[in-house]
Amino acid sequence: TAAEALGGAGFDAVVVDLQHGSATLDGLAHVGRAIDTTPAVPFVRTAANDPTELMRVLDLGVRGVICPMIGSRDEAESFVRACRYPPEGDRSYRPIRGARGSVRDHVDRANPDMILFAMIETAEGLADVERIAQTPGLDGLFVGPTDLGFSLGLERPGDLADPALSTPIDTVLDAAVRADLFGGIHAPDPVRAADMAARGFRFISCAVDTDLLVRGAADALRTVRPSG
Ligand code: 3PY
Ligand code: MG
Repeated sequence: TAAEALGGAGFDAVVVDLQHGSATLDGLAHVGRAIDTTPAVPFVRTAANDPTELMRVLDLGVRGVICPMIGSRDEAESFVRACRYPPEGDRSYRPIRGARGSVRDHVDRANPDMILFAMIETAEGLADVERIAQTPGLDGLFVGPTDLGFSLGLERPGDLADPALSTPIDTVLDAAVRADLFGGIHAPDPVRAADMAARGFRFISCAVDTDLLVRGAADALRTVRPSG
């Protein structure tokens, strides 16, 4: 229900998060159907860079994947291979949702239609980001500012206003731009999201369903009972 509501709110994509939260692979077919009633593109963030999980997620008709914790060019190549049918990759064939026509029809559409983001959120990924960005078949880099902040030992992980996070963020964005990829990032609130858009990011997650609920509920409570 939340996915359908958010898809109808005008976002370009709705991401089902299988790394954190309560969404499950079992439920993904239903959530995907809900998103498909809206103009939004169905994305998943997988729990890991695991070819078995990626294969099953793709079979359920998602059109974009955000893969967490990509730490090297080898890991990026493995991610892309798992998501593209031969000859670009080694995805196995058995789509369950969204497949129309012959095997060839599906494959010819699925490879170019699938949008793949590698998350850069570790010191290792940051160190190899130029080579990761050049991975054939990759469409974007996506900064996870909190895990990146932890990995770099910062005092304020995830704080996009922290000058210490500025250089790493620019490093990832520059690598994406140089490789003609989408630069993506998670922003904890809409104000920071607008900052990131102004900086040049083109794919920004800016509204998490549970955060929106908590913020809206707290606002309502403050209005009705200002003293707390
Ligand atoms: C992070 O900030 O580490 C993320 O994964 C954002 O979703
Ligand atoms: Mg993360």
